[in-house]
Amino acid sequence: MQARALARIGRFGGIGAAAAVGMALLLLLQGGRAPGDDVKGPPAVERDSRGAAPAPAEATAPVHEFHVYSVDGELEFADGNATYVVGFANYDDAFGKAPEPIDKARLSKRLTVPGPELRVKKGERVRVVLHNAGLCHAPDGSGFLGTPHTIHFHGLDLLAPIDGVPDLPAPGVPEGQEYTYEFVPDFEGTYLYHCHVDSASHILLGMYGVVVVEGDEPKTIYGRHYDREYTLVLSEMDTHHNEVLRTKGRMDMLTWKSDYFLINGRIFSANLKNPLSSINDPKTRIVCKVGETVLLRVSAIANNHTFVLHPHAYHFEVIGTDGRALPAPYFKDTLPVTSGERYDLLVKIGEKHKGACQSCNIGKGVSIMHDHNMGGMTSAGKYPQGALTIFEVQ
Ligand SMILES: [Cu+2]
Repeated sequence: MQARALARIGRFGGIGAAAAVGMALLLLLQGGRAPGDDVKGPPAVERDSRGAAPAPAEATAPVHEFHVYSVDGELEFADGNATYVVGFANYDDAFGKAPEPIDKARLSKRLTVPGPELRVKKGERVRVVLHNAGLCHAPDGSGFLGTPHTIHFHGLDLLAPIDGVPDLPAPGVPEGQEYTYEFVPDFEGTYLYHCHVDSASHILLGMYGVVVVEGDEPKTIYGRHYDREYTLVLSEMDTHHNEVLRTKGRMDMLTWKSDYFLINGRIFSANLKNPLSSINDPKTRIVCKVGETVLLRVSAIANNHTFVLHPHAYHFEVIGTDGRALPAPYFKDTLPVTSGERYDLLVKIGEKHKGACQSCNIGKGVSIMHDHNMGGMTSAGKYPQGALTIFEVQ
């Protein structure tokens, strides 16, 4: 069963109508549509991705709406360097619609890598409106100006008109335009969203974020209880690529080589008080108490690096992956996470072990968790400046 994609969805604000699956297939056979063409399809029909009309109650159910803006900005690292990025921002923490004229500078300042987390509930009607706010930091004449964007909801198994693949059938969203994606997620779990225009470049520039689909009961996932949760996105960047995109708009991707390895968009710094360090980010420093169970929602975005997540004091219980519960959870202390994968991990924070073993459940104190694929422990060629964070057990 797929997440139900409500067909009145894919539409450009004010300029087009919804397209249906038959239209998409027809366009495929015809070789797609010309960029910039309006999306015109049959009149909007409420259907789900299995071809069935949704129950009337669903069509009138309240909608959880998010306004998400694509924009560019600057990402500053704890080593003092910074890079050009393109990504997603919300106008305010409630994902409200920005007033006109859009304050691009505000959006650029609010840009985060990864983008703002989209947190929804299983079975609710979700509407995500992507606004292409344009660019603030590309120079006049840049080949990147006017670039369209989309959102692909990775793992939600949606219909083509809201799958975010450009020209299948909807073209990418041009600057100043918007496009509405609407769906009902059927499975709780951890998912990703990212742009799918010129995917290699746009994603690696920072155009990604997490979708969390919550289950029926608070503080549970797949029927398992947890006390606290952290979302950890592992990613890599080539800051040279980012700069080339800013000015030229494209680059020979065979020359792409990561120089930064990130956890939630940050690197670790040996200066433990550095405010930009991963361990001084409340979303990344894992603070918990003895006796608690911590849920880690881990995902990765990468070009060719496999992250291998290793906590020093614990074994994860892997209870789900890619938005599905595992029928037989298993334990890992060294977990490979490749690009696009998501893992839902439970960590039981135990008392200090009283026996001979000193390698597990250390009780109160600090322990590190890092990428065990060693390149990922560096940034700008220096160690230890990569994807590393800590557990702080209180
Ligand atoms: Cu894009």
